[in-house]
Parts: sequence; structure tokens; C-alpha cells
Amino acid sequence: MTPEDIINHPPIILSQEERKRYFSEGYTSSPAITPPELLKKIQQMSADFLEKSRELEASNEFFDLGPNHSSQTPHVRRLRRPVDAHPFFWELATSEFLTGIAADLVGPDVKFHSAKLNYKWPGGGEIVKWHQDIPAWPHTNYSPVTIGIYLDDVTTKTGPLACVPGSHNGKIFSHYDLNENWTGSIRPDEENEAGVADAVNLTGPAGTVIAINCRTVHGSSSNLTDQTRPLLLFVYSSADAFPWTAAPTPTSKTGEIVRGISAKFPHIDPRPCPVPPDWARLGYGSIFTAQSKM
Ligand SMILES: O=C(O)CCC(=O)C(=O)O
Repeated sequence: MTPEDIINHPPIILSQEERKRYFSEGYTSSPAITPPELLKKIQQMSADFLEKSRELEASNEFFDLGPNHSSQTPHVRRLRRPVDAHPFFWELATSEFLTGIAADLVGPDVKFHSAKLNYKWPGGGEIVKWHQDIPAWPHTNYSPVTIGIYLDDVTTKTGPLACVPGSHNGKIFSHYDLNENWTGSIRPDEENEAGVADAVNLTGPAGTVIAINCRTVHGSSSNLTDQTRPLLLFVYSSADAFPWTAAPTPTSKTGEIVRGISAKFPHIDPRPCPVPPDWARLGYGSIFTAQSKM
């Protein structure tokens, strides 16, 4: 489907203006649109998982722990595959609210790809270097969209997601270093060309929903406050987008149609995407592990 075809379907959750911005800029942000009761429940679930992390000494299939994690001072970098960690997150991923937003941006037939809950801790937090998402999980087209919910207020100081406007229409940058090692980030010598100086901070109050196209150059800086910045992320695509490599962070639900119907044919966009490492053989870890190897 072209952006024009998608926009011609009536909006479900987002405004027409927000949908247009997504297609012209490669991202959009809707301040505090998460229903308050739902937001409260998500915040509670997040708090419960952080509490549970106190029992752990090392990362496991769900918890990606920072190097200084302890029971007294938990440091969870990411809750992996929340849709498998608790049924609530799958209910949320398949809710009218989230699949409606996804349909507003990819068309009426929506496929689920993956989910994660990223924390950015006070005292630096994890910088997420400039990158595009699609080089890690290429698809037959560029419909995949990452939809994020800010669980708490996000200001320029808490390390908001920042996006380069219009970069989804530009080139896909290599996410390998000059020695052909995967780094999950754009090489520093190409950051200028990627336009990172023009990046726009997506700030907003708790409950703000952001959506980022899979080609959009984005990243996030340090958290300079004493508050943690939790960001719940879900990835969806149009039903006619098919991954052509193993998923780096598969869930038991990856590939499920969560709205509309499955596709009889793939939509193939001829613009090429570089091949990522073979995640099925090598494993993935997380963006933090890849980027910290640099
Ligand atoms: O959590 C963040 O600030 C950035 C997340 C992100 O871009 C990613 O995980 O791909």
C-alpha cells in the first residue's frame, strides 16, 4: 500500500494530521493519548517487573541487566519480549488502541513483529547511538513502524527519542564498522550525511505515543535527571511485509496478524536493504550489547 492508500482509510486513533506527519517526516508524536487507566496499568506492570528484577543476579531471557545491577539498586536496561513475559502485554499489543494506531500508519491489515520495554536510568543511562531499525530486521517493504509509549514524562533532559526529519526517504546506512563488525549504529563518519544535527527531540508527558518508521534515523542521549525513563515499544508492519532474515529478537507472537487479514502476496519494495548478520546462528543480544562493542 502507498501512503496515499493508507491515508485514504478513515483514521482510527491518530488524527489525519499526525498520519500525514508520519509519512512526510518519518515519525509522529501524540502527546498523552494513552487512556489514563491503561497508562496506570502499564506503569504498575513495569514497577512489578523492576521489583522482580531484585531477585536476579544475571540477565536472563526477559531481563537485560546493566553491569552494576544489584538487589538494592536494580538496573534493568530492557525487559525483553514483554508479550511473552506477561499476558497483559499481549492484550495490550492486540488492543484496539495499539492496533488502531498501527493500522493508521500501515493500513488495515497489521502484523505483529516484536516488543520491548527500555529503561534509561539516571546517572547517564544508556545512550542509544544513531541508527535505523530496518538494517537489523529487513522486510520486503518499509512499512514496519515502531510505536512507543512514554510511561513517565519525557523532557530533553531524560534522553528522549530524537529523529531526523525526512530521513526515512534517504538512504539506508551501513550498521557495520569498517572491519565489517555489526555495531547496530551509523558510523560516526557518516553521521553528518545522516543529518543528525537536525534531529528533533520527541518529548512529551506520560502517555505520549510516538511512532517511528523503520528507515528513520533516530537515537537517544543520556538521562541527566534522577528519574528513570521507561519506554514501551511495539513493532508492527503491514500484513504484506515479510522478513527475509531471521528475527533478532523473536517472540512467540512474531508474525501474527493482529488486525485485518493475512496477505496472499508480499508487497516488494525494490529499494535495497543491506544484509544483517545471521541472527539465527549468531544470536543478537540487544542494541546495547551491539553498540557497546564499538
Ligand atoms: O530507548 C531508546 O531510547 C531508544 C530505543 C531504540 O531506538 C531502539 O531500541 O531501537
